[in-house]
Amino acid sequence: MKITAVITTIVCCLAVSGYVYAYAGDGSNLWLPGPEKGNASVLLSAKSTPTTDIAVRELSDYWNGGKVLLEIKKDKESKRDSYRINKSDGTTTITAPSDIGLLYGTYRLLQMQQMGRTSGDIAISESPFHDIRLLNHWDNLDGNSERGYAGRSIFWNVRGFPDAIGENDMAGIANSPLNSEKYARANASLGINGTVLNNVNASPKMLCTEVLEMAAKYADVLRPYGIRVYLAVNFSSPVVVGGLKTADPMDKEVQKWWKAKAREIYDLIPDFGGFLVKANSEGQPGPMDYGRTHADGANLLAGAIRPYGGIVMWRAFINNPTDPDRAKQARIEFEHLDGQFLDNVIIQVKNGPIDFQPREPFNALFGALNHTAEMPELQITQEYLGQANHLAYLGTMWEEFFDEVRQYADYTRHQLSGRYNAIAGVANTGTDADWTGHPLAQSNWYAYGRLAWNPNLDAETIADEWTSLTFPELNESQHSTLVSMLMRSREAVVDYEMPIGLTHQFGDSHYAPGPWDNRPIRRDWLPVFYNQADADGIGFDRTKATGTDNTSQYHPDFGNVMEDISSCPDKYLLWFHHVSWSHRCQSGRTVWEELCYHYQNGLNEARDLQRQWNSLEGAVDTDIFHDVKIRLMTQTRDAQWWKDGSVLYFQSLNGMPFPDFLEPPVHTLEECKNSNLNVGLYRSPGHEELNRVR
Ligand code: BDP
Repeated sequence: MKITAVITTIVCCLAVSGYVYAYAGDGSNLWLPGPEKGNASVLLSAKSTPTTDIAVRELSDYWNGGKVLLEIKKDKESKRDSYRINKSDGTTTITAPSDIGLLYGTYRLLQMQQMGRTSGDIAISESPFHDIRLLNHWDNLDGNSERGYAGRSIFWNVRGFPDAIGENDMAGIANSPLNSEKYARANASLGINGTVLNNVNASPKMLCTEVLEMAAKYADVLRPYGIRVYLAVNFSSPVVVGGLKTADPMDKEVQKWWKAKAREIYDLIPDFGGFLVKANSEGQPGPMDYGRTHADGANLLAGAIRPYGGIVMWRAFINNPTDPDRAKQARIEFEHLDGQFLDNVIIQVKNGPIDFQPREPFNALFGALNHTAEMPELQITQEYLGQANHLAYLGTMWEEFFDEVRQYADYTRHQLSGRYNAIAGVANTGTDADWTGHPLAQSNWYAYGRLAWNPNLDAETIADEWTSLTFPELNESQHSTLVSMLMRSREAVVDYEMPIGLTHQFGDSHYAPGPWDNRPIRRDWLPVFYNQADADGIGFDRTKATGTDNTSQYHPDFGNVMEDISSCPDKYLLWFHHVSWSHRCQSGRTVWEELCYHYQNGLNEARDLQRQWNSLEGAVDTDIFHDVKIRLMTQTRDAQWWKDGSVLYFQSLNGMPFPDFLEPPVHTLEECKNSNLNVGLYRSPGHEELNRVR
């Protein structure tokens, strides 16, 4: 796009939305190339398609390395999305079996240019590990985004909803060509090739014709970028939308209804990707309401869209426990159904067994199914890691996950066809100017995309890439400072929130500390249930010997190491074991000392992140600098509450003195219990500049 065109579009958006819009300095450009400086002559040796048109345009606008040849070469071995880049003697060639492969190669080449890696010869060959690489948007038709911390939904704001379905009056991408293009480019630049447009807690109205027509418009915008549209659906849709008496999967009318709905969808969206379903979990309807199984339910939907090539992603997050240990639930629920699912069903499994916590071992359902495809669901939005207020680069967390599943639970090993090799990430996007609320949280969207393409990449390489692309203005030492901030940030959050295997220690908000929380609600939603702390000890016993026997659900090479307290690593100690306060950890410290050590370390790290960022003043854009600075102050404030509240509460149970290295708390336990941390960001002059809207 030429500069003049950009300016015209911005003016247009301004007029439509009335938002204050700054093109530079607000983070809205993400990691994408800019400003335009292309001098390329691009030769396309293939039939031109809307996708090759984009590749040609991107190269013309941004590639300054001379001649580029784009050529399609089909061969049996290469995956459709793969590509090769060769550069020698002043000519660069991108070769791929398909137009989308060419576009992926184009974005990679431009990224290499942005990173200053195109001066010499290039010979790279890339092919994605996962074939289906999805974002899941937990966006509602009314414009809210569940667990979204970056403003409103970028897709929906349906007027009159829920009573009526009026226009989709979006502040997000739909009424802004610039934003929709940016969203599509950002995803395509990472190889993300599918997007679920709505929340897993799905409104049945998602399947009304009017809404499907809106979804079709998104599909049209995203298609040239290789991004397919998927929808999360509500199992009761035949009743609510179709007016039927039941949604029982065995009912003939219900089956007919889904088939007709599938036909309607594919008439509107011929390349529709499929359905995502949360059933019989947290109050959502499902097949078990009718005495049927998950397989019956999944097959009902899968059967309806199978003729068109669609898939069903059936979530394993069944938060309606039948076992006293929720960590065991997914495997209990699905293992016995292995073999009963149609071949276009994929079981979508959260990386950890409880719920997107700052640190969990992998879910024991991974690798446990022999005849059913499985896919990981990661959470990019930081529901439990300080939301958009805290810096928590999740590349390191996901690297840990991929390392574990690669060794002990290869979820791709039994898959019948590459087609079902999939992954999903719960998006952190919203209408905030920088898309992600915390400007540095863009790194998580980026890291997810890169790992979805290649889960063998290490977190540091990705952090390094993202920093180069997003902050090209930094010199080498400033660049290293930012990479180091990213790399230590998630561990800092683990340390001040819930170290050495503690989990789910949140108050109701999923933000503030609440290890004391013992309200009269479901036990397995309560921090006290997860910490099991009393005068004698702490931790959740998941061993075979004395506990819930979660360890036997794992491959013995992992389960046995966790079972044995002498080999269980400290990071998972209180996840798998209940121990006395004086138990010696592998570190040599007692559990009480170890906990105090990590809470203190987390706070120290938060302070250090602030110091590191402050050293970049003047080097990064002033607005971004200020925005991040305030968020890091907030993070340090919150780390203090977390540390003080946790050590004071546990001390109130064990009566033990604080180790010398622990800074005396600045808050009292009562204050911690009453702190309303969700008040938002640290307030200071400049605060009002935050949360600008695109
Ligand atoms: C929990 C979230 C809730 C989601 C649920 C899910 O708090 O908003 O609906 O997960 O994944 O972590 O279904």
